[in-house]
Amino acid sequence: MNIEELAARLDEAVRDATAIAQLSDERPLTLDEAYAVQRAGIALRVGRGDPVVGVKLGFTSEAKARQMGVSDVIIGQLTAGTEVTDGASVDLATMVHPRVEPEVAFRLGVELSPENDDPLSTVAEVAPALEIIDSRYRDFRFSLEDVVADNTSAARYVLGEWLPFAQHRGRVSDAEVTLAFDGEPREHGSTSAILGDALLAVAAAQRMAARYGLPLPAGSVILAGAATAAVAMEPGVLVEATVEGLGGVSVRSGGGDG
Ligand code: OOG
Ligand code: MG
Repeated sequence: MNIEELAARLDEAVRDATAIAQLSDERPLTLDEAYAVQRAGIALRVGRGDPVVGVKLGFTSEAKARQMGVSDVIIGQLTAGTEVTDGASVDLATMVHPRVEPEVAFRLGVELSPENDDPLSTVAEVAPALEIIDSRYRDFRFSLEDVVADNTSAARYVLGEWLPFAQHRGRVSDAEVTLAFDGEPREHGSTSAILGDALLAVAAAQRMAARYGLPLPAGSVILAGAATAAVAMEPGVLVEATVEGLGGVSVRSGGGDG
């Protein structure tokens, strides 16, 4: 199977919400090939009119790396069609085995080029965020290359209210994070779990995007990576993340008609 065929197989798994075997079971992939599969899969979506609006980092926290047994930081891409409005409902039947995790999002005011030696100067806004991840692989198990090819399990994301970065920057590095289901806390953490300081996610995104040929134009969203382990979604629940000093963001899980 070539890169395009592997990308098409994953793309079909997303659209059918059906798990598949890990690609590496059949054909070992290098990390560069895995990113090529990711890019080919995103090209299919762009071709269907779903543009790229940003990037997401994965495994930036110890909690996530430990949960998945994979430790290198990875980058995936966000498309417009995968955004869910804050407070809206998401249909679990459109995914394989979705999990949710609390994050922080940045929005660029100007392009972040690979040469910029002050990446934080390009950030205009910051917001609390939720990411719904959904591995297209059976049992939510994968190698580093498999998860990169699968666009780092990206499925949906929800952004809270954007706040001016200049005024809120001091709150981002080490803020308490809570993930709750119907008001019951499920995970607790701190944004300091993200690379030791969540602000470092911007430079990490710049480095990874440059390495794998992803542009970061003005307006791009950067998801910093989860501050805690991910929790399996359950039907009929109000999922809420709160980030101290930045506020909250929520999504409702619908069981089939949501
Ligand atoms: C890969 C995605 C990891 C994060 O925030 O660390 C990620 C996965 O765990 O399936 O999005
Ligand atoms: Mg994530």
